Amino acid sequence: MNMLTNHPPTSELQALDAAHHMHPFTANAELASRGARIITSARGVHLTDSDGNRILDAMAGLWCVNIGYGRDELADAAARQMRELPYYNTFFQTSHVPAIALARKLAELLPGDLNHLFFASGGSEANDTNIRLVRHYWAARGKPEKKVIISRRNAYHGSTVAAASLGGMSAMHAQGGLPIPDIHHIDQPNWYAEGGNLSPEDFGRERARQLERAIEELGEERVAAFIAEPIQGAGGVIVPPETYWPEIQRICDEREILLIADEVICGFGRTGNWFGSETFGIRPDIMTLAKGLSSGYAPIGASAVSDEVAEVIATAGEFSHGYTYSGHPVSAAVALENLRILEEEAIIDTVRSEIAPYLAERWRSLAEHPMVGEAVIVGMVGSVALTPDKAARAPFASPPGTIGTICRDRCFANKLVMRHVGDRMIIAPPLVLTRADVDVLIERAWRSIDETWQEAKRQGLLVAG
Ligand code: PXG
Repeated sequence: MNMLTNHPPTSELQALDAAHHMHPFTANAELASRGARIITSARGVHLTDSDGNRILDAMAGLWCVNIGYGRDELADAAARQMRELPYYNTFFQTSHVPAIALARKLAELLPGDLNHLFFASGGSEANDTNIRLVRHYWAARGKPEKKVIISRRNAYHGSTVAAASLGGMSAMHAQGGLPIPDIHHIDQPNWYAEGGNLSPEDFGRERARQLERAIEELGEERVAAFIAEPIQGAGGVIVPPETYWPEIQRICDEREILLIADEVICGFGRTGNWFGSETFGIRPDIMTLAKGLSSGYAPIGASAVSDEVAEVIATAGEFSHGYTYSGHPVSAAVALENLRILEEEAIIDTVRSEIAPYLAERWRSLAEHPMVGEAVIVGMVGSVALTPDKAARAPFASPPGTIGTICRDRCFANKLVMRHVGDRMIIAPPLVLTRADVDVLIERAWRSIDETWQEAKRQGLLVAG
């Protein structure tokens, strides 16, 4: 039997999965007792599972299937490239057409003078590259002591040792003795959870100025770069106050440090522009790209580098860094086809002018629910905070994620994928959502939140902590 096309029953697949497959970010014992949800196919914005359920995917996989599922053009591009040249490397004075074409296309699409691309297999690897790039850059400029990278608590920059160190996830740091040396974390611009009585504007400025204070405390001669996501994604879709990014940009302009925008989630249309940096007026020296670069159809990531940084690196001898799959020809061909579709079908224009405004209006209506403390959205990425007490923006007394997990499960039961981060529910749907899909999404989200509310009441969990 061909297990891929004519698969065994769900229970058998679940048993094999639990016996042999170690999952990322999963409590494996719990998975073994409940059984994994098994996705067998997908079209447009819908998944089909092994029991035949059709589910609206409001997370675009893991924030990546920007053009939606089932685009044959990408499958054809991959097959063509596999026949022509399935693999060759880009090391040791060698190159190939897909990597060259993709680098040129990205240089055209990227803002400012981000004209140089270093390829990786995903976002974590690209951020590892960024750490090595910025330290090598300062060493090449005669300042090898400029090594510290400032990041933020509750940031997500990937899961390799270095990328998880850059990130500010305490649960990740607790496993395996992270972070590595010379990474410094400041607080996040999460007004809802941490703003207290400050206005969002004052809080945003205050949090940005922590960067200035950190540079002063560490010594500017030791700081290489600041890295941040325009909107924190895995941290719960935290949209910073409007004052935050202009103040960060001012500080980066005044100080001799590089600014890295991690656009792994915000890139390729997610915020209603090609890049989140355009939405927030950020002028980075380096950008991290992945996910939407290929709409998840093939693994690929990249560091986009400014003219100035690239020139210093180019004249500093050999950069002793690279991955077997840097610029992989099949991934590059798939990414190029994805960019062609995004551009020629004007998908991001439609998001900006039509779908995002409609989604925003409908998404914000969720804040009318008694258990929703805020509903925020930028382009096609949004979140709601669940709370037992709206006026106080209070967290629940139960361990964080208790209510979020109930809501996530209610969503699945209602044929909607929404992710929870603690007790925030988040969406990042494919950009090709229609108005009718938006209506279905909101109707299912409201119903799931309402069922969660009833369940929380029943279990006596509607208590502020
Ligand atoms: N930077 C950002 C901003 C990300 O969101 C990475 C880097 C790492 O990319 P790779 O391709 O190495 O995974 C990410 C990835 C979640 C979730 O559940 C989010 C990510 C990955 C897996 C799960 O929110 N983001």
